[in-house]
Order: sequence, then C-alpha cells, then structure tokens
Amino acid sequence: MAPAALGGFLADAKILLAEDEGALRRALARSLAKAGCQVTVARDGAEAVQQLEGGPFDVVITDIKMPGVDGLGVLRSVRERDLDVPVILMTAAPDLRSAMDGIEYGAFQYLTKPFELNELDRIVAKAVGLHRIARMKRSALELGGLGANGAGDRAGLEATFQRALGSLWMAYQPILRAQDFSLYGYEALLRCSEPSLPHPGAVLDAAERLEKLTELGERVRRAAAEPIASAPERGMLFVNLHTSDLECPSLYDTASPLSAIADRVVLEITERASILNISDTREKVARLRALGFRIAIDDLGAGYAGLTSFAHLEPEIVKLDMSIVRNISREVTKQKLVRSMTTLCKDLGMLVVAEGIETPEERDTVIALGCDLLQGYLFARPGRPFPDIEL
Ligand code: G
Ligand code: MN
Repeated sequence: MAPAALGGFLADAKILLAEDEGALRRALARSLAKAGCQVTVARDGAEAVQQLEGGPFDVVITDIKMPGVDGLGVLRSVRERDLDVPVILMTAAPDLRSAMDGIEYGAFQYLTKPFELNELDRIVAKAVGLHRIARMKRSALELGGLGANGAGDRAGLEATFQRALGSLWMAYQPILRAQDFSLYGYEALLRCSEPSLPHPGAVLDAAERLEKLTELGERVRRAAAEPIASAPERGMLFVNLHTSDLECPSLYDTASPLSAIADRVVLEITERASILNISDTREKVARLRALGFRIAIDDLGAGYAGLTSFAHLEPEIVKLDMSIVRNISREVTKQKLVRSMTTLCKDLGMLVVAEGIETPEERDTVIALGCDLLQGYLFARPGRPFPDIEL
C-alpha cells in the first residue's frame, strides 16, 4: 500500500496500463484496482493509443518494449492529447539510451522490472498528485494572461510544434514609397493558429529548442514565395531570415522557390540575434547576392550596438525598429538619430524603412526625416495575400 497521505490519490484515479506480457498485466491491473484505481488495460502499444480516445487518464503506465508501437510511441501519442498527464515507463532491461529518451520526452518515472507492487502504488499516487498540481499551474498561467504556455517536455513541445507547422501560413504587410505612397512590396510574416504558440517568436523558440530551425526556415521560405506570382502588383518580397538560416544549404539552392524570384526578394536579417557565431558571413552574403537577392538589416535599434552587422552584411536596405518610430514626433532624440541614419544611408546608397508606423504624426515625422519606405498598421495590418493599403 502507498503511505496514507498518498493513498488518497489512488481512489478513483483513472489509469491506462499498457503491457504486452499477460501475467504481469493482470497482476498490475489487479493490484491497482485493489488500491481503488479505475484501470483500463491495453495489450500492446497500438491498443493503448486507441484507448487514449476513452481518456482523459490521470496516469499512463506503459511497458517500453512492445511489438509495434513501443512505450515511447505511446508517450508521444499521449502528449498529442494531453500536455501534462504523467507517463510511467516500465522496462526489464534498463538501458541508458532509452532512459534518456524517455526523460527528455517527458516520462514521469522509470520502473525497472521486477518491482514491488507497493512501489508501483507509491509512484502512481505521487504521479496523480503532481498531475493535479501541473493542471493547477496551467490554469494559473491562463488566469494570469500568460496563455497555456505550451508543454513542459519534449514530446509535448514536438506535438505543439507539429500542429504549428500544420497550420502555418504567411501574412503579408505592404511597404510603401514615402514619396507617393505607392506600393514598394510586401513583408511576409510567419503566422500559425496553434494557440500555445501565439506569436512568431514563440514558434521560433519552439523550433530552436527542438533543433528544427532549418525545417521551419525552409517551410517559411517556400510558403512566402508561393502567392507572389499572383500578387496584384509587381512588388518586392521581404522575407525574414533567422541567422541560423544562413547555415542552411537550401538557402543557396538555385532551384529553390525563393531563388527563382531572387531579383524581387529582400532577405531581412535581424539585429536582434548576433551574426558573430555564423562563420564566413561575408562569403555567404556574397553568394546570396550572386543569386540575385538583396539584403536588409531588420530591427535596427533593437539589437546589438556596433558595426558588425553593417560591416558584414553591407545591406541595400535598413529597417528601423518600431521602438524608434514610436512617438517620434514628440521625441527629439529619436528624430536626431533617424536624421543621422537617413543621411548616412543615403550616402552609402541604402534605403531606409520606418517600421511599425501607427499614427499620422509618426508617418509625417519619418517622411520629413528622410525615410524612403514606410510600413505599419496605419497603412495596412499584415493579412492574407494581399491586404489593401488604406490612405
Ligand atoms: O521583427 P519584424 O520587424 O520582422 O517584425 C514585424 C512584426 O511587427 C510583425 O509581427 C508585424 O505583425 C508587427 N507589426 C507590423 N506593423 C506594426 C505596427 O504598426 N505596430 C505594431 N505594434 N506592430 C506591427
Ligand atoms: Mn522583418
């Protein structure tokens, strides 16, 4: 029996038990039922995955080695449905590799066979208790307005990220010429309808944690290029790169969808992440130019100080971060800064974009200060291809 304090957790706890070995399955099920649990049994992994439909469960207990879908497969399926339910893995032959996988994927605990039935009761009771805490934590986050905040473990994060990829789409935001408000082009912006990854930064963070930035970057570049053929006017396409995309061979592939329209594409490289850890930046950027791409520095004023990004990228276009544009009509320091930037950029043959323009005052000030291109909610919010400009 579990200690008295924990024993209460077992009463009516809903348990899914997956074990292909009949005698052991029956013994475990009997013992858990005796402790008050409601036990659903599965004779293998595939059956366990089916049984998940009848959930939710408080705890899932699964053997690791089973024919067909194994214990880690069960764990992944569990995480596609429930970010928090504890999964206990059982194994006769503990090997470090599968143990590490299991823990990384969010297994709650390992049980090495043979184990005492009391031991199982104790661990299951603890799992039920901690599951309740995890659910409360999630509600607290939601109440605090922080959102469900995704999964706490790798299997959950993978499921979340796959849903994000599945629902990925590109929003487009017009960029206008300051001189006559005509359309210069569109910036393609990553969007998805996965609620726990509510903004592009969250999708990128998830990709980074899963080491899937390359996959995400390729998806974004392909998706960004797609509707351009049907754009109402022949404009430029601005595409955001993550600095790590510079290491991705497909970026330099002459046959990629983006390369096919390279003479209309501006690749934006953000100031927010350092390019110092990218090797041979100059050479890479030269290869991109040889393909026909133009380069922009994005979010200038929000990231690193110093010359590195300018010196390494020698951009054709500079995008001022919206934090500099905000309230610029009332802040003299910002005005001076932008004036110096536009003067300098003009001398160097670079165009300056003012991003995030929200008010007529901001618009008029950045135009007076010499910005060449304009972007922001005042003209158009990012939307499905292709939003109209409101003047
Ligand atoms: O980092 P980058 O500059 O690529 O990001 C642009 C982001 O800013 C997009 O997510 C876009 O939706 C958002 N954005 C675009 N225009 C405006 C604006 O006028 N105001 C604000 N607050 N955000 C904007
Ligand atoms: Mn950008």
